[in-house]
Amino acid sequence: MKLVNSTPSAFGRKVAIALKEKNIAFEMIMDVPWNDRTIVPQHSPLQQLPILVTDEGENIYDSMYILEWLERRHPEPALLPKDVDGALAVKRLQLLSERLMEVIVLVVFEEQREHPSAAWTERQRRKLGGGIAEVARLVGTRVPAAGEPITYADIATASALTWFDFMLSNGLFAQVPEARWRQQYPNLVAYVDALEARPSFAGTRPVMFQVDLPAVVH
Ligand SMILES: N[C@@H](CCC(=O)N[C@@H](CS)C(=O)NCC(=O)O)C(=O)O
Repeated sequence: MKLVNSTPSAFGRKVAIALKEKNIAFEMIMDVPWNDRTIVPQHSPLQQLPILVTDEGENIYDSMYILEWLERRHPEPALLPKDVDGALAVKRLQLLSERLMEVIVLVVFEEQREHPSAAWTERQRRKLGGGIAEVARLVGTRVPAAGEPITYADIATASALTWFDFMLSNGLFAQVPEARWRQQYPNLVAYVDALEARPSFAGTRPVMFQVDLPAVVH
């Protein structure tokens, strides 16, 4: 299989981690969806990555659907509990973390506009603050030990929070103190650091690329 991804993408990183946790061999194709020579439109009508291209040439797109597809096509080792309550709890935290990633994208692009809307950014900041507080509540005292089975909620949550760190360290959304979760939630620090020590996470950390974001927005 091939994974069309980009080096900083947390959406793509979720898929790469899941593939590694499931011991599925894949080739990574790095792309920049805003560049003229992007291959993304050839594989997805949504023109977004990540895209998983199967050996049969089928295009599987949108990270959430790719994870669903992986779990059904490659059920072992499971990344979703088999019991209904466990599966719903995982889905809830997974969804929350994935939505917070989308909120951050809205903030980043708004900041690139010539006249950013303070009201719009303020609204996204409220979602982020409340959302991360809820993530911290749902995670509680969970700290997965090395080699312990993990879930899509763990993958999405650590990918999202590590992405916020990564963007802050690259100077993006400096005006969003809500994104500084490490200073507010020691339980999340213990949880994320334990996950980031796993080989599947350590080998897929986000890396910055050169892209002219203001040009993308205008
Ligand atoms: N809902 C999508 C979001 C993916 C996404 O935002 N991908 C970005 C790169 S990280 C992209 O391809 N952006 C190009 C665009 O939106 O036109 C998913 O989960 O796969």
